Amino acid sequence: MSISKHGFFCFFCGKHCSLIAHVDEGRVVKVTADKESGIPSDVCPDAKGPRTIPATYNHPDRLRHPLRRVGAKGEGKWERISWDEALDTIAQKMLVCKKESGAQSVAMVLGEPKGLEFAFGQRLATVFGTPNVITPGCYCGVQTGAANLYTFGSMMVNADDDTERTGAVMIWGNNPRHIGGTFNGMMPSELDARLARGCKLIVVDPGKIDYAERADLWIKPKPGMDGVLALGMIKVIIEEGLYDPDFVAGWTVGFEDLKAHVATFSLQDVERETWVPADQVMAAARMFAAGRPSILGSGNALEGTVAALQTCRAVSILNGLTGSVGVPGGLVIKEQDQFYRPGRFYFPKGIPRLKENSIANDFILAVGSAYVPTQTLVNTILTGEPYPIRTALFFVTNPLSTYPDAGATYEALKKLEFMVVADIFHTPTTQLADIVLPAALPGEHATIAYWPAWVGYVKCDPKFTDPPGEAWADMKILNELAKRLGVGEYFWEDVDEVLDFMLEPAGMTFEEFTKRRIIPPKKYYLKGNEERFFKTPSGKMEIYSKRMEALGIAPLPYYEEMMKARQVSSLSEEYPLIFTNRKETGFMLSGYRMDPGMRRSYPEAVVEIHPETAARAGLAEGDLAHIETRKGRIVQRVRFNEELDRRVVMPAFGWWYPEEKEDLFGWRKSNLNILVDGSPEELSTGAVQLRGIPCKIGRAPDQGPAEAGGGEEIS
Ligand SMILES: Nc1nc2c(c(=O)[nH]1)N[C@H]1C(S)=C(S)[C@@H](COP(=O)(O)OP(=O)(O)OC[C@H]3O[C@@H](n4cnc5c(=O)[nH]c(N)nc54)[C@H](O)[C@@H]3O)O[C@H]1N2
Ligand SMILES: Nc1nc2c(c(=O)[nH]1)N[C@H]1C(S)=C(S)[C@@H](COP(=O)(O)OP(=O)(O)OC[C@H]3O[C@@H](n4cnc5c(=O)[nH]c(N)nc54)[C@H](O)[C@@H]3O)O[C@H]1N2
Ligand code: SF4
Ligand SMILES: [Mo]
Repeated sequence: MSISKHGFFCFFCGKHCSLIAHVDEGRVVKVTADKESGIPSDVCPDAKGPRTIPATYNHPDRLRHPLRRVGAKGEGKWERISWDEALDTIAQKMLVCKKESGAQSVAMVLGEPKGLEFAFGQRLATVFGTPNVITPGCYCGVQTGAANLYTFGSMMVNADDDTERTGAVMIWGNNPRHIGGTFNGMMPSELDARLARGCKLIVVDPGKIDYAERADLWIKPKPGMDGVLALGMIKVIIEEGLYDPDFVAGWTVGFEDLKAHVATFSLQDVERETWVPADQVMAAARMFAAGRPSILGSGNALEGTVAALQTCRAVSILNGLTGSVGVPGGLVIKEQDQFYRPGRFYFPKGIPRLKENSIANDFILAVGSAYVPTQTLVNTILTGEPYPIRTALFFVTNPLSTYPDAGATYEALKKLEFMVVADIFHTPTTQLADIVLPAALPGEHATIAYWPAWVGYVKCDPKFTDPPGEAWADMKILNELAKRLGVGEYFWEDVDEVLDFMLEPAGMTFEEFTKRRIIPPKKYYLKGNEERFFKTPSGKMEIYSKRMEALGIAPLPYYEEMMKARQVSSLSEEYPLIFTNRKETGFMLSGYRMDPGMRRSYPEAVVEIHPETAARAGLAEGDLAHIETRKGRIVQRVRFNEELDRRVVMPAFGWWYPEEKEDLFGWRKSNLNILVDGSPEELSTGAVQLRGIPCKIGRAPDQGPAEAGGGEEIS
């Protein structure tokens, strides 16, 4: 036995821990954390990379060959076809749609990038001529990114890796140890280093994260109402004079407007709307400001409301007011100039995207960020307005489990004239496809990881094992499809040539990169970079954004904007409870439920409920509960959580059951998005309310086979 070792990066969450694959005659026998190279390997407590990656490479259920549906949609009957036949069929259908209905009748649907496939999907859509690229942007990353862009002039505003000086950290709507760090790139190890030095910690989360145990203050807001809470803290910081006067005077515009605005509401208003006592709002604001330089590390929970963009704006402003931006230990700009800019890759040779043709042209920031909100795709397929979407290609995404309003999504996918899904396993979504394509994972092909792009790291993923059967890398699928669509000139003869192309700005080949493994970003403080730090029109931090105003978006994060979330999240006699969710700690989104090891730890979907709330609904721990909204009803296993507010329930997200043969792998049963509405929407990004949704609970009449309470403790 001769084991070879290969460094690569975990492709699950955005932390991309450095890992080592142990390969025996082509088979990955083990994956371990990389403790040798010194490259960060801050593996999560569930060790998802080391546990689930080898199980996935070697899984007997991996898709191995292109498949064509032979039965009715959803029947699960397939015939094996060749790659030539699959790609010819897809290309022919796309070209017919283009000829008859215009290129815009074909949609490209993409999930979170792992390697370069997302960039390939964007590029192919551009040159084929469709503006309709659907991504999870409407609920992931875009609100945070846009808020930083308009406030600071850059999306790449990140936590300094100098952990010595930070006096306070506020973790807000983010579960850093389990999901990959804060959205501004603070790793758990960096947070731990700060805490070890005595840095203060504030946690703002309706549920308990492990860091809440160590927090000086843990605030449990009403889900979905964080925007009002952030404004409340801004009010305290301004009215008590806790901001940095020199920074505000020298480096901000619009402070007086904000000051006037925060005088229009009271802390009692904040308390009423957020359920956070006024004295806690004051305590948090004072602690955060006194800690200067301080870091507010926010997360995805703030992006899932109809007030998401303005909530994130308030967070950006909070980060800036204390004078913590641009200074050591606070937030710095990180830039990556040694990699071909992904945005430029989307639009080769300056070929524009015909925005006016986009089904999302009402959503000005969505169109500007090259995506269509997911529910816009669903609505357009269902209504045929403003024009029909006939064909859709899905890469690295499982919409039946992850899009809001799963019922409508199901109807839309059933109605699609032609549907192609590339995945590594069958999923609920593949069951509705006409053609299913087997994808290869990183490690089974060479690629480059650059996501999340605003954190600035570029990482090397070499090939060290063969893909199962005839599986291909997604980027190869897209490259070969491009040739058949007559746009091969924008792609590569052999897809791997793109690896060197992307690294040209670094002056190295992919071969050389396999030794270097990582290209970190460069960081800038304000001092010494005054001319270029804030790339806003004013050259300063823009509290008041005229650029947003010109786009018809509120230029300040007004209280009334935040209250739009309240219109969705008001409790009633019929729906007296409110739910929100967090990402599962053991799984990436809706994926990997077929890993037997992780399923032993987390066998099924679990809803956390306060014991008193459960008792009122006749529920004991371990029972199956109904959770119900106007949209529908699902079933999850009850676990008591005494630390939740009695009005809040915390169901699990992303569940389906690969082992169930009925109803598209039981796609409906525990699917949180059955409960979620696809409207109303935030008007510029298309964000919908995923957090803070009124519901009721009850005991499911059919309690199913007895099952022990649902796995290990989720912290
Ligand atoms: N293990 C694992 N890691 C992942 C993922 C995964 O599915 N599993 N997904 C990846 C992706 S795509 C993303 S976007 C990130 C997201 O990761 P995070 O940014 O951590 O987002 P969530 O896990 O959705 O929620 C974070 C925290 O917000 C809290 N929360 C829920 N609702 C509210 C609210 O209304 N207000 C406040 N203040 N807090 C609330 C939850 O209790 C939770 O502790 O994780 C990435 N990493
Ligand atoms: N209610 C509610 N809804 C949510 C969220 C929430 O918190 N609550 N979170 C939202 C967020 S932040 C996001 S990012 C979205 C994500 O939603 P999706 O984009 O649908 O993401 P996944 O569920 O991870 O689906 C990814 C699929 O890709 C497959 N896959 C894995 N690797 C590869 C590969 O290399 N190639 C190919 N072709 N396939 C691969 C996996 O098997 C899986 O089926 O969900 C959103 N929806
Ligand atoms: S899933 Fe776990 S091992 Fe993988 S990158 Fe994220 S934290 Fe690291
Ligand atoms: Mo996400």
